[in-house]
Amino acid sequence: MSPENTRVAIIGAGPAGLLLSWALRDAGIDSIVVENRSQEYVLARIRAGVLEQSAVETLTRLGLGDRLAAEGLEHDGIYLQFAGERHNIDFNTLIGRTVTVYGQQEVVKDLIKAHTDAGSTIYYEAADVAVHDVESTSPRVTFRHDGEAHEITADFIVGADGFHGVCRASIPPKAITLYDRSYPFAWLGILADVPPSTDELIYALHEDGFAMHSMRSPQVSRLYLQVDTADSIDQWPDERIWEELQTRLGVPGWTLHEGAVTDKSITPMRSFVASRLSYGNLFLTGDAGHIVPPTGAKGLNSAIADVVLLGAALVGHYAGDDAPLAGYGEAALRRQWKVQQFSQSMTEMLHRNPGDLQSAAFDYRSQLGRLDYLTGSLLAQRELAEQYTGLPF
Ligand code: RFL
Ligand code: PHB
Repeated sequence: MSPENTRVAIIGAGPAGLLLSWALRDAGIDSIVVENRSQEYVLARIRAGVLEQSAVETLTRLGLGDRLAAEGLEHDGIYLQFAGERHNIDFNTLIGRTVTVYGQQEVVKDLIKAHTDAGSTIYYEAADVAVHDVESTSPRVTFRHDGEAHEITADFIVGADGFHGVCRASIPPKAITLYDRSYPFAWLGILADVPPSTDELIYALHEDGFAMHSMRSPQVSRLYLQVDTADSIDQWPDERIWEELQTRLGVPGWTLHEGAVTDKSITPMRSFVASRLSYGNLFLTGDAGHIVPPTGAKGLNSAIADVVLLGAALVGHYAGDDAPLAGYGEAALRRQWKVQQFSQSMTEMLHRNPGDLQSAAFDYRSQLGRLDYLTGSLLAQRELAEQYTGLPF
């Protein structure tokens, strides 16, 4: 058994855990990160792609902005496409704010490099990770690493271990309520070796379902299709995916360029919020506390927003002010419910409802009405711009 001590024990080396550990180090507060997967696995996970302006500012302030500034693609807006027409929503003109396309994978790569250079303690491939005594002032984390039993005693434990982690599950069921809703469709996402066919992201509602054109770099495109929740990836050979993307994204006079598909997967869509993000000396951040359907591009950004709040609260605690830490859960959830509402409404506006034929036909026309209103109203566009580019942290 190797006993260790630290101020903050962080479970999970996703963007939330790695960023919190980095922000604490910046403030002179030591932490240890415990991750159950390998570093290679964490680095290979392809997920989010869009950073809100405040997320970019946060990463830059913490010294993580060099490659982001050089390789991130700043976008002034997005395209909304419906009824065969494409409309540009220019956030920069509307409200003077932008977003940046920079893969979550790249954010994680930058964080891991910074931690490695700084000599941070991160245990990868930790097995049987468990948290104990979270109601006490010396909570513990136990796990096995390289065949050896480990125990870390800390002032605080932070659950940054995603939706399926162990931290939220360690809160007694009677002390927490889980609010949750699923959607009757899923996203099939591909990564393709082909320059993007668009300068900004295209979100399209088509009679056959939602489609989106995003990107990762000037050479790599990321595209998504609404598919059935029961679909499996082998029902979607590359030719079928491209054919469907051509149909749903096509507009006259525009060409969608195809390329080699290097990754493809199907993701279910879910909205989920835990009623509390703290319990004793355990705090939850990111996907451990809440999940959004990806249509609003808010998952990674919400994780970063939590970390900014919790990092500042922990710094406050060690400077003698406990009020921000006591208020962390409530403040983070207040912001999160606004983000939930936005993500749900973007999702419902842009996906075909596969329900009974009569309501599906009604819903589709009602969605077209909403999109027609939105693209014709500067007020509605400003509201979208404010939420898409991100609420204040
Ligand atoms: P993560 O990234 O899931 O990291 C959690 C980490 O905890 C580890 N872990 C454990 N470690 C130790 N012990 C245990 N028992 C553990 N259990 C789990 C895991 O291995 C992992 O390393 O959560 P975090 O850090 O909160 O970050 C959240 C984001 O990853 C997530 O919200 C986004 O990826 C969501 N998302 C998007 N967010 C955006 O902001 N913009 C987007 O454009 C966007 N697009 C997306 C997305 C998510 C997608 N998928 C696949 C879910 C597109 C997709 C397709
Ligand atoms: C992505 O590039 O992966 C992406 C972009 C915008 C979204 C979701 C995912 O809303």
